[in-house]
Amino acid sequence: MGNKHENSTILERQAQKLKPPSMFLVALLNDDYTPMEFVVAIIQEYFNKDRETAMQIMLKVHRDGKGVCGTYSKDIALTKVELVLTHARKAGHPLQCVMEEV
Ligand code: TYC
Repeated sequence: MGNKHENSTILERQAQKLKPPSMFLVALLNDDYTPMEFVVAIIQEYFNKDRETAMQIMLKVHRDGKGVCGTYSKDIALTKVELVLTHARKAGHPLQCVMEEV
């Protein structure tokens, strides 16, 4: 192996290449059919929000068409989208859940 100077130069070069992982927001979209209470329960269950916060997010989606439920690493965001969509379809609701890089 090289001397200390060469070693630290390699480590410094590696550190310069490291980037923080990209993050993804997960949002719900409005529709005319999914019950408000179902959306509140989804936000509480999958995004770890208390009932008041979940209600505020649901009302924002209802009013504005879209609302952010959380921001996560790519794999966690993907899993949340899949779990929410599976739960909604099993319950017969058209709720849409999307992720976007931030
Ligand atoms: N707009 C729906 C209703 O009036 C409620 C709703 C809120 C649906 C948020 C989806 O992501 C949503 N029943």
